[in-house]
Amino acid sequence: MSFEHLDEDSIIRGLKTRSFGRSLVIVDECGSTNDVMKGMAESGAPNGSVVIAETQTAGRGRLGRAWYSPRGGVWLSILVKAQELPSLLNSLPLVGALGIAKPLAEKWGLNARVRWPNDVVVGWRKIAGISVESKSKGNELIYAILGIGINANFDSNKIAAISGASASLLILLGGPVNRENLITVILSETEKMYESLHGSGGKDLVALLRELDCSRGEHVKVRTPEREIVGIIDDYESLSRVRIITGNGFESIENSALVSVDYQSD
Ligand code: BT5
Repeated sequence: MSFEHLDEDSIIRGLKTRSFGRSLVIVDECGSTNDVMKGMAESGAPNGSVVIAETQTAGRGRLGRAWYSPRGGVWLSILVKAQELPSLLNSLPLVGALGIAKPLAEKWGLNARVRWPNDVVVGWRKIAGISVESKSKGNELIYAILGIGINANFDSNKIAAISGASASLLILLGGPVNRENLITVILSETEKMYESLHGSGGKDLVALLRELDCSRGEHVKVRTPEREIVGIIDDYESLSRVRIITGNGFESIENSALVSVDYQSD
C-alpha cells in the first residue's frame, strides 16, 4: 500500500493554535518522536513545539511497552513547558485523550471513548494512546513531552500483536482520513483543554470526561510502585485522580506515568 506523505504547508495553514504546532518538524522516519523532541527541548525548543513522524522504528508506550507505528498513522510529540507543570503533569494523559476523543466523536462521528488512564477506544478497541515523559531537576519540572499515537490510515488488523485489541480510523471510517486536518484539529482541542486546566482547574474537563469515559463501573487491577488495588472504577475526583471502590471502601489513585491498569473485561 502506498501512502500520501503529510503536507506540512496544509498543517501550517490549518493551525488555529497559539503555541501547539507553531514550531513544527516533520520527519519521515525516526526511532521515537519523543526522543527527537527530547533533543529539541535540550536545544531550547519553545513551548508547544511539535514533531511528527511518518513512521517510528522504536515507538514506545508507557512502562517500556512497544508502540507499533507503521506508515499512515499519526505519531507526534508536543513539548509542554510551563511553571504550573508540576501540578498539571498527571492530568496530561487525559488532556491528550480528551483532545482526541472529543473531535473524533463530534467531527468524525465515531463512538470514541476515553479509557483510563491514557487510551482512546472505539468499542473497547484501542485507536489511540498517550504517553507523558518528563524531565526534572530536583523538585523542579523542566518540561514534559506529550506523546500521541493515533491509528489513522493503516489496517491495524494486519499487525498480529495488536489486531484483536485495536482498531484504526481507516477501518472504522471505511476509508482514509485527512491526516493534516486530524492533526490540526487535535492540536487545537488539546491546546484549549490544556489552557482550561490553568483557568478553571479542569472542572469543565472532568465533566467532559464523565461524558466520554468508558471506564467507570469496570473491574480493574491497578498497580502503582507502592501498592496493588483491585476494585471497580467509581469516579474521577479530578483529571489526575480516580476513585476506586474496593472490598474495604474507597481508594484514590493519582495517575502517574508509573500506574499500570488491567481491565478484567480484556
Ligand atoms: C500508550 O502506551 O498507549 C502510549 C502510546 C504513545 C505513542 C506515541 S506515538 C508518538 C510518541 N512517540 C513514541 O515513541 N510514543 C508516543 P500503553 O498504554 O503502554 O500501551 C502500549 C500497549 O498498547 C502495547 O503493549 C500494545 O499492547 C498496545 N499497542 C501497541 N501499539 C499499538 C497501536 N498502534 N495501536 C493500539 N494498541 C497498540
